[in-house]
Amino acid sequence: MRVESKDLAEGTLRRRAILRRKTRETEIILDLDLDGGAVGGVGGRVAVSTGIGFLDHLLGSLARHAGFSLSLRCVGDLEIDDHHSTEDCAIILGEALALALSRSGVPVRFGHAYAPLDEALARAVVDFSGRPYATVELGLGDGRIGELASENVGHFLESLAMAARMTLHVDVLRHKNAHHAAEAAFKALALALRAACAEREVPVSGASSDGPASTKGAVLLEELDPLRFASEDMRLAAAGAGASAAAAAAAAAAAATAAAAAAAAAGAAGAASPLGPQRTAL
Ligand SMILES: [Mn+2]
Repeated sequence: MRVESKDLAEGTLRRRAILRRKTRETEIILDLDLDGGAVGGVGGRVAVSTGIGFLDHLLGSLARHAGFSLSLRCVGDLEIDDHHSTEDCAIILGEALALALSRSGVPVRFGHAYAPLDEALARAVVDFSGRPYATVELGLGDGRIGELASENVGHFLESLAMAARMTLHVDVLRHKNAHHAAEAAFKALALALRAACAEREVPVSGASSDGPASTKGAVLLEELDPLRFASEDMRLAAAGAGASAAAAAAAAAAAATAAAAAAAAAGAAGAASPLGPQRTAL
C-alpha cells in the first residue's frame, strides 16, 4: 500500500499528536507532527522550552533532523534537579511518537543512521516493534553538560524507547567532547527516526495495511471466561500433540463448536467478557 502525498495533505492520515501530561513533578504540553517538515525540507516548526538549555538544544536538533514539527513546553521541578523534567519530556515524546505513528495505519518498523559531529561519531538503530527495549552506550560519564546531568542523556533515550514501545540501540562509537557526543547521539537518532518514518510502504511480503509489517502478523489478545478457556485448551492440546494436519483440523472444528456453545452459554448467562478481542501491533 502506498500513501499518496495528497492523502497526507488532506489531513486524513496526518501523523500528528497533541498531548498534555501532568504530574506533581512536571506539566508538559506537546504538539508533534511527523510530517511537519516533509513539505519545507529539513525540519518543520520547532519550538522547545524545557527550562534546561542543553535539553532544548538536543530536542530541537532531534526534531529538525528527523523532519518533524515539534512544539514542547515543560514546567518542572528544576528546584530539585533536572531528572524529572528530562524523564517526563522523554515519556510524553515517546507517547506522542507512538500515537502519531498509529494514526496513518501504515506500519513503520526499522530505521538506522550514523551521525558525526566533528570528532564524535554516533549510531542509532530503531525498530517500532511494540516491544520496548533500549541499549544505550554513550560513554558520557557522570559529569554535566550545561544544566543537564550527563547520565540523564542516556536516561532520556531509555525512557523514550519505553514510552514509544520501540527497540532502540544508540552507541557513541568515539568522542572527546561530551557536548558533541550527546548531540551526535540525538542526531543519529533523528536520522534513524526519519528513515523509519519515511517508510510509507509495507516492506514485508504478505503483510498488508491491515496488520504490522511482521512475520507474526497482528497480535491477538483477548480475555477468556472459564468455559472458553477449557475449549481453547482442548484445541491447543490437540494441535500440539503432533497429530496429523487432518486430525488437528478436526479437533479444531470440534473445539470451535465447543467454543461457540460455551460462548452462547456465557452470553445467555450474561457473563460475556467485558474485554472484547484486541488486536495490537506487536
Ligand atoms: Mn551543539
